[in-house]
This record gives sequence, structure tokens and C-alpha cells, in this order.
Amino acid sequence: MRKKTRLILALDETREEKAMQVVEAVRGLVDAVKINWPLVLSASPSIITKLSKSSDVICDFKVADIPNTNRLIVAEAVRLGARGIIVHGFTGRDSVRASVEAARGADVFVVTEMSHPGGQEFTAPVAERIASMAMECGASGVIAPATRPESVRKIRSIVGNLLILAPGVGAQGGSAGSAISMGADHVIVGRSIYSDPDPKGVAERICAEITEALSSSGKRVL
Ligand code: NUP
Repeated sequence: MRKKTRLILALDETREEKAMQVVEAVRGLVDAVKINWPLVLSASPSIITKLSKSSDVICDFKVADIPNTNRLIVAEAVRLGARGIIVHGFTGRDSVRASVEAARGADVFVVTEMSHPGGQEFTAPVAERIASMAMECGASGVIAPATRPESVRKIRSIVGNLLILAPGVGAQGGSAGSAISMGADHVIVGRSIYSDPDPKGVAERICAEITEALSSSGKRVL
């Protein structure tokens, strides 16, 4: 996936017309658009194809099933134009491997620790095991919580050069700068951008924060 601004838009806006306006407003400021069930269910799966004509689309379907069902879901998402897909890791390595195979070169991102408070209950204790399993299975990257930068740091020490995408910035309380400083490659931001009257202005401010974090941690801005 492109690593230009390192910002990924989480487009959970369910009004399709409004969603498309937000995409237009932040064009050039985001490396990818991540969509989830709210928009896919309200607009129909063809929204994947529509968005993929102008952006890299990540389908955040948190696929969590037996290998055969994972394979079918991932293959359909890729057929519709997804450039990446998010799957759960707790289902085990056979399900994650099946997802990577079905993706046929598209990126598979595996959820480690979830960003909301409940993420500490069951996902945090197994996050590091899931991260190393994701590596073994050939995933392109993992999802780690911007709400707990220390967890991002731990996951980075495990996954080497795999991509880390960090949701939880803004509405959930996390900061883009801290997540990037702790080793995230990209931050995922939804409500703070699409619910704001000035999505472009918010995205610009987040991009500036990312650039600042990258330069103060000595990483090159690509
Ligand atoms: O652990 C996760 N936390 C999380 O928020 C894994 C995710 N995939 N997400 C998704 O990121 C969530 O479903 C939503 O689409 C987005 C965050 O949106 P917001 O809290 O910035 O509005």
C-alpha cells in the first residue's frame, strides 16, 4: 500500500452521497479509504468497485470464520476491487492462511489488539501471539490500537517490517502523532474527519501531525 501521507480514511458515513463528498474533500490527503459494514450494507457491495476507481480500498470486514468461508469472503471482496482486507486473527492460522491465499496479492491485515476499551478484555492478552502468527501466515500487516501507543510499540517489536495500521485516533481518544512515533505506518481515522464540517481541514491537520512525528522520530517521510 502507498505510504505517502500515512493517513487512511475510515468511511463509516452511511449516506452514500455524503460519503462520496468526504472522499472528494480529502483526495490527495489519504493513502487509502477503509470501508466497513455500515457503508457496504447501506450502499450495497458495489460501493467497493465505485470507490476503487479513484482510491485504494480496504475492506474492514473483520473476517472471522472457518478457512473455507474466509476464502470465499476475501475472494469476493478482491473481485469487487478491494486492495486490502482486514481479518481477525483469533480464528487461528488456518483461517488466516486461507485469507492470504484467497487475496491473490491483495493485502491482508490481521487484527491484533482492538482499540476500544473492551479490546483489553480478550484481545490484548493474545495480541503478541496473533502478531507473530500473522507474520508466519504471510499477512501484509496488522491492526494495532492508537488508543494504546505502548501496545503499538510492542507489536512493532514483533512484526519487523510488516505494516501496522492504527485505528482509534480522535473520536476514540488516540493521537496520530503518538501512534506514528511508536511505530505505526498508518493511522486510520473516521468520525473526526467525516463528521466534521471541514473534513479537508481536519485531514490536513492530522497529516501535519504525522509529518511532525515522523521527522522528530527521525523517520523519512516517503
Ligand atoms: O481495533 C479496531 N478499532 C477500530 O476502531 C479495529 C478497527 N478496524 N477499527 C475500525 O476503525 C472501526 O471499525 C472504524 O471503522 C474505524 C475507526 O473509526 P473512528 O473511531 O475513527 O470513527
